[in-house]
Amino acid sequence: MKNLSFANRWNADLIDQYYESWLRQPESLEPDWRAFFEGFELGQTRTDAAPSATATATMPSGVSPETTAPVDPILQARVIGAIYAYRGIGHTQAHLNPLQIQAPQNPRLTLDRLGFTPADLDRPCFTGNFLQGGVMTVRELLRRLHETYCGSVGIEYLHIQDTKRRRWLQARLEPTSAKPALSREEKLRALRKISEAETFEQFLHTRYVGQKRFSLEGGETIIAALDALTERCPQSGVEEIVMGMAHRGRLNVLVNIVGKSYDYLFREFSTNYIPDTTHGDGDVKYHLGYEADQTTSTGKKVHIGLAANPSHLEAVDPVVQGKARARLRRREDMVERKKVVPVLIHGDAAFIAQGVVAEVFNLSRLEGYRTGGTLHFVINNQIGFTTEPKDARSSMYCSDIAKMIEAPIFHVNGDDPLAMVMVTQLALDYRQAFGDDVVIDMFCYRRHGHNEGDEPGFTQPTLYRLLAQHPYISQTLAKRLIADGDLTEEQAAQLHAQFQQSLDEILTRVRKDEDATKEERQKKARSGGFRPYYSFEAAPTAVTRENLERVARSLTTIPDNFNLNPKIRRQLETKWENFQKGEGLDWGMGEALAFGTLLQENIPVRLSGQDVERGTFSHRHAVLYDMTNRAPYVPLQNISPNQPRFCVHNSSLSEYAILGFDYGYSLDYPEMLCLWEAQFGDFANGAQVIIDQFITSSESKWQHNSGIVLLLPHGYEGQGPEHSSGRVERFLQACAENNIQVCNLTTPAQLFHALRRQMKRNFRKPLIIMSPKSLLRHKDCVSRVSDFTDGRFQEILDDPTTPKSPKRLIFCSGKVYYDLNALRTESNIRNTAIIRVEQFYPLNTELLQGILKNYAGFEKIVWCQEEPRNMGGWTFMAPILEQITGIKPIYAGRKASASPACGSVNIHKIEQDALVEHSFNA
Ligand SMILES: Cc1ncc(C[n+]2csc(CCOP(=O)(O)OP(=O)(O)O)c2C)c(N)n1
Ligand SMILES: [Mg+2]
Repeated sequence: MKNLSFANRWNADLIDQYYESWLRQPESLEPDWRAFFEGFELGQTRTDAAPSATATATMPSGVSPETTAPVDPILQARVIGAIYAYRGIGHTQAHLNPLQIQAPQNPRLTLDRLGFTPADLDRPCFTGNFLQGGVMTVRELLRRLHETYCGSVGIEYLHIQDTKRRRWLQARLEPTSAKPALSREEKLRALRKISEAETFEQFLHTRYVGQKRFSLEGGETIIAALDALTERCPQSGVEEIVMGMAHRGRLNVLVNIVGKSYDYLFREFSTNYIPDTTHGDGDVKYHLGYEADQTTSTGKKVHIGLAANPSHLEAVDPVVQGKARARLRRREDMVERKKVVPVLIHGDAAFIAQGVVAEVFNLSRLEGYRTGGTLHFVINNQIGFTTEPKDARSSMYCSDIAKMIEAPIFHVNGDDPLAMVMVTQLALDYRQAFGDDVVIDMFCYRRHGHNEGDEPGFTQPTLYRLLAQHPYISQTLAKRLIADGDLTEEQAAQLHAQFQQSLDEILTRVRKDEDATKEERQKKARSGGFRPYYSFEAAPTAVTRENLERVARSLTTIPDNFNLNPKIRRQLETKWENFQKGEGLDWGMGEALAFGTLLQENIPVRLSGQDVERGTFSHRHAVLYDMTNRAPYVPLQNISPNQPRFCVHNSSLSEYAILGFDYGYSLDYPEMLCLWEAQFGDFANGAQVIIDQFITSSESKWQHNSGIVLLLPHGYEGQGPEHSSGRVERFLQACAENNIQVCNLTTPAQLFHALRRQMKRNFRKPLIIMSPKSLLRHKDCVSRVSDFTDGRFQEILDDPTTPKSPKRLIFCSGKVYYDLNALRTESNIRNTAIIRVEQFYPLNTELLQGILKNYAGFEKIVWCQEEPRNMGGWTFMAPILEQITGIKPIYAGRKASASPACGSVNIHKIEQDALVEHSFNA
């Protein structure tokens, strides 16, 4: 051991580093070091072996006097081991659970298991990189370690690989023993916030008996934490908080953090409450969002928004991320991402169990989706409805999912609000320093049932007996502050009474107002159905030939020294030639021209989804790569010098989180065309919650308008059950009250106008497009330049061949039109017109009726579709066609089927031919 190079000081950093290497790969170290650590491990699993004489080293010269004492390497190894052990597993014996009087004991942290004897306790030791390498007795060291890592806060951070981050956390926590060093004002403020939160809950409990509010009682400390967060924002450079949370404590957060007025909330609680019916169906009050500026104690403003939330737990998480990203863009903070902080508040049961949580964590460092770090709070009341943790998760903590992104995790005893305040401040500082997520897992309890109609004693009789005795958080905190001399008994007593009185006054006022306006409100309720605005009026989507040409040229021109793949080069050349010829513009060109012309008109575009840069079917090539060095070139970012951003992001392989994210983005950045593309349309059902709970219903529930575009590749081409259908029927079933637009388009120019129209009207509606696959390269699926310069979007496309007095009208939508037209031409059929429904919903019936006027005397109408009878547009269109024409439509399509499409290409072809033929002869 003589060769052990301790450098010229006790270099604990180095030892730590070597130790970690040894744990991972022992042979990577020199034999001396290996022997050292083997001895150390032996000591850890100790058998009272006396330290051997050979294992004693003397400190070299150059260290401070107290460190020149002989060092017993075995003792030192155990000391380093103890430091490592406390840092790693100290949290397992932290006092986290407020319902347990004593903290748990982890046998791995007993003196014996750490390798010490009682006699070692008074021996001096070097503390390595704990407390900057001091000297203290083993007893003192263990006391400090215990105090730091086993108090009201349990810290998990050794899963973080980056030394800088770990050192940062140690430097913040170890010198203070993780104790809050708060000013008297901060402590009193925390007490006031908790007292207000408690009083508010108790007030609702007694004034609105049995009304659902999802009481926060037991977890009121979260209010002090969120308040501390708001208070710290200005000094941290944070201007805005974008928050998402579920039901529990939501009302409390709304009034005590976000700034919704008590008046307003009490009005909503009234049994006479009638929402403004001109604004849709509304939602229950514990789902509603709100946003406002809050003024901190230093007079600075922080904007706080709480996103509206459906019942589906955790579904709001990606939406909040998208909103935060949009807000960052609004504040032009797209590099550092520090001005806006996303905050997500989770329930313990939902946090570990809902898969979208993992999907969202996975976005945290992705270029197109990162938001500079999210603060996650878990209101860990150790129960989910009636389910206890042992049935709710296979992991130790509900927060274990966060380890996947190496987020530091703080478990905090919720009955210690000062610890929560300290940890919250630290979490924000960490987030601002590193741009990473942080998790604060607040252990608390649920003083009542799951909701106000639930009797918890049915399933948790013992727990609820215990809880009945448990003091209120404000009482515990007040006692502590009184003991510390920060507060008097009288002041403490007044807090609750004063706030209670002000709530009483507000309630009296609200009730008075309510009586006075009752009649007026009832009249309003009777008067109105909900019909949000929609218009078929042509939007100015055509562009001049010059502008179009400029864009087309930029799209097909690449820099001189760029080595483009020859196939793509040829494609671009053909596109440009066709443009000059004025015809033959394909789907990819239609889409790129839509994006390019919008960018030219200063409208930014964001396209997100799996492999969207190239496009699943290689039709887009939004990013070109140099063949020699893979340098990217994005033609749409080179349309004009001052153009806005064209953002195209290959997403992670997620539908739920990504669509939620892009939906959130579209809400808060309506000036941007936001598109999400599914790899194949069927995969959209992985995001069904976002479609049902947000996209189709948010206008009615929350008056939130999104202009998001969904591109869902759809079409029956023999690729089997999973790659044929974007499930248009699902969207059609969800259509009502002008909530969404559902299209199945057949020409590039139609796509061009539909996309541009999204940004050229004075209202926003989600647009669902069944987008093509084989049509991307179909020789007939092309448009002329004049279709872009003169046309407009047509909800229904009349037959371009204008047959004279047809006896039969075939209605269809999407790709099957080309099959129908081909057969008609081949068979020289003259008595049949083919009419395309390009936009199913809102259906332009006036336009349809106008088209029908051209065809007086038709006798039969057919609805032709590729999809099975129980899918596609049939059930949606049949009654409408019958009502408009007075003729019962004939069905030509696949038979009703459990699966969207067959697996065999041959059967597919037989079916396809049959349904096309059937359309003409049924
Ligand atoms: C996706 C989803 N599944 C089921 C429910 C029904 N549900 C509402 S609250 C709840 C328990 C939630 O427990 P936890 O996440 O711990 O939050 P807590 O109510 O304890 O605050 C359940 C199962 C739901 N709202 N969302
Ligand atoms: Mg819970």
